[in-house]
Amino acid sequence: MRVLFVIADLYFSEPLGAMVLSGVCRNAGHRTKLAILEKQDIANLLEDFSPDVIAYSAMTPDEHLFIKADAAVRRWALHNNRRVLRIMGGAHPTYFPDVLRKMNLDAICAGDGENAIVRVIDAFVEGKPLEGIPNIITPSQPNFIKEVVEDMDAVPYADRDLIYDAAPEMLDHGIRSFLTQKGCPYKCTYCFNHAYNRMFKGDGRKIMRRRSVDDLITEIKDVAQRYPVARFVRFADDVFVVNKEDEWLEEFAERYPKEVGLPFYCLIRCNALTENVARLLQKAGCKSIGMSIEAGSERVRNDIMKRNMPDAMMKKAFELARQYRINAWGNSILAAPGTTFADDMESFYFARSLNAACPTFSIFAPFPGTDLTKQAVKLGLLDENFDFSAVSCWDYSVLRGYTQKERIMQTNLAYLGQLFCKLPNFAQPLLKVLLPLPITRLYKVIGALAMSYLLGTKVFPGAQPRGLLALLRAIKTALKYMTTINKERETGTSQMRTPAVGLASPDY
Ligand code: B12
Ligand code: SF4
Repeated sequence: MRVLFVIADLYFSEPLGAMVLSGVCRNAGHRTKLAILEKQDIANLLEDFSPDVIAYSAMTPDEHLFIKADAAVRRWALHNNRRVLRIMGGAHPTYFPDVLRKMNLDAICAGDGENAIVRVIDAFVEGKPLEGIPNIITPSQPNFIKEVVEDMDAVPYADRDLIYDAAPEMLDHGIRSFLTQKGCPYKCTYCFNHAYNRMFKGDGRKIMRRRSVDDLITEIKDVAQRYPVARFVRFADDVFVVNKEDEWLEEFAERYPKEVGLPFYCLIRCNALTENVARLLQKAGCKSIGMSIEAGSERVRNDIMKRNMPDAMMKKAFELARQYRINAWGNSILAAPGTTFADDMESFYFARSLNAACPTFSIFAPFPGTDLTKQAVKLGLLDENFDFSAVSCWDYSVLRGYTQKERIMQTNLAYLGQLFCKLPNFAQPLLKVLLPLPITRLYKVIGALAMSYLLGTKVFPGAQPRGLLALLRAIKTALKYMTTINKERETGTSQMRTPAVGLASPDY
């Protein structure tokens, strides 16, 4: 079978979901190809590749792109009298199963797709029903059998040719992404993990799953050998270290520098960054960590976002990172439900006081199924049937309750914050002068440049594309992502998006 994976965009990053599934499909003897909607015309790919299966891998903000692409797929299938199986997986259908009905798809996959995709293709080939395949939801079977893929070592390696064939310029970027573990036990209200855990926990299913160090290192060595521009490793796990006493980390810190030796980035929570963990990370060659701040006030951070991190713990963790020469990227979420602009300013001051190597700020974007989205609906800040598509962390807040001036100041702070965190005390009064000015577009350019600089020099040092042309192309892409603005929200003519279909609960 010919399977066409479809993703919205690359966002400078390797799409591990599609790549892992492509590896699984190729292992089972199928041919695969990738369509990148923001980059390619899917109509041409359909003609050239003539797929039997369309495998959409979707995040919620990109839903509109998939709807448009699906119209082209259906037109092509009709015109060529072809029976094509259209299935969607990824975070979007997992937390927003209504997309099955909305796009009239054959099926969606909730959660892990490694086993599901091959079973679906087999059933399609044999003309058998898809109902009863674990994690697969069809129009006639909304209640699915739940499965988590526990043995990560048994999963074939991510198929990188899939992406480099479709986007050869990705080879210029020195960053290669890998997954070491799946799952996160925490309950941060804005994140999908509590929803995933509620959906899949029980009946002996294991939520936290980790690869062996051996399997991981073998894959990284293989990738570094086959694609020699590998200069930096980015671990895409939600949390790289969960337990303070971690035998896996000890083995990794012993073997990785000797057998791989590439600098790496990973995500970690402040509570997990003990002195011992910082020492092991440094020993392993960790150059940077993503260690979210999220909010300056303990009320917002711990009561609203359920981070469970006192100020003192955070200060200690950022201090430890500095001590062990690990650059910390600390993001804060502005404009969260139940907060005011004064809270946002407190987040700015707190982030500045932590002196993170790369302090960034984003605007709260509601995603389906999370507790904080539900809370926003409960507080009357969002419609119950809010349309999540095209929501962005880089745009004006979609919540009700803020004045247009506050909305502008929040977004301006998101873009000026990173720069002002780095400026000396005497420059700080200027921030208050600049924040109310309705010139967000200009600030977005400043913010995008500041962020590109910090990411390039502190978070992924040495990984940026080599060669002037490649570098300019990367800067242009960064500017495109971060400078897109919703015109209606900018002018205040439409702060709330129009309703589409019902707010889906993950607890179906
Ligand atoms: C790495 C990452 C990124 C990377 C790379 C994304 C990518 N292309 O893969 C970057 C940094 C670019 C990124 C960007 C964003 N991200 Co992100 N990201 C992640 C993260 C941490 C890991 C993704 C990953 O690689 N997982 C490993 C792979 C193997 O798993 P997977 O992709 O889920 O795929 C599995 C299944 O979903 C399924 N599957 C996937 N596709 C398909 C297709 C078919 C046909 C089938 C059958 C199955 C299937 O099978 C796969 C194997 O089990 C996740 C959190 C998470 N743990 O999932 C958030 C996550 C996916 N991101 C999220 C968001 C919101 C974003 C942003 C939109 C944030 C923003 N700035 O506004 C942006 C996107 C840019 C935009 N549109 O504006 C949300 C999505 C929520 C939602 N409802 O869609 C998540 C879940 C985190 C969260 N906050 O809750 N992200
Ligand atoms: S620690 Fe990170 S990944 Fe885990 S629930 Fe919180 S935000 Fe999500």
